[in-house]
Amino acid sequence: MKYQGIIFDLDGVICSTDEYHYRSWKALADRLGIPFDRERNNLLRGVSRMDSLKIILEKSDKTYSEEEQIAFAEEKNALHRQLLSQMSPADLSDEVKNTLDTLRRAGLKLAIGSASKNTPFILERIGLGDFFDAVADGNCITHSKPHPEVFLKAAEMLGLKPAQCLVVEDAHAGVEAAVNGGFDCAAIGDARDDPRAAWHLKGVSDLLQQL
Ligand code: B16
Ligand code: MG
Repeated sequence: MKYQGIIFDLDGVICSTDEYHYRSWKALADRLGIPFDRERNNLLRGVSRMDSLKIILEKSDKTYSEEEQIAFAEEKNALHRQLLSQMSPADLSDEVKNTLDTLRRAGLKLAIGSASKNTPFILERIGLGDFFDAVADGNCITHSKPHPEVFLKAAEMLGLKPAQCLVVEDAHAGVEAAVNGGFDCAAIGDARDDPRAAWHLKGVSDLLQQL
């Protein structure tokens, strides 16, 4: 493989927690009477919690104070955490698990680059708490994707340069972040056809074709 390290986005790449984000935002939007559907939810992929809320509130007739917005974000996160707490290693697909194990055996360094502040909790729930060589997440960044900060941090933790790493992303904002940081990107899921990506994956196991 032309890369020495792979940086994986979490929600929507390693596990399907993107669905839980949708369900918990949908519950909040319904309570507030704000139109919100799966298509609109795609705009929130890779975007921080507060920025996601701002996108949802764009469709509201009312304006909300900063305190109210913080309370809404906490309400959404409590629902989201409730869903996350029900996860177990069974929520890690065989395809993802086997791909990660094969890449590790091939000598690649593996990292997470996620906007989520819930990253440590999710990794613990799905049995990957100690798996990755580096974890950069929403707790250690100040700029949201499409800013490349989270991927630059992950590469630095791995001791690699961006050109030595491949980023795997399901969000257009994440593909843009990778390209902005000087990384090649493999796009999957919602972002799969993004023309800025170097690779377009049907599933994560397609990465093994590059070995
Ligand atoms: P949290 P990723 C992102 O994770 C999600 O795609 C995005 O929808 C979410 O708002 C963001 O994390 C923050 O998550 O509320 O858990 O801190 O795709 O970058 O792994
Ligand atoms: Mg994602």
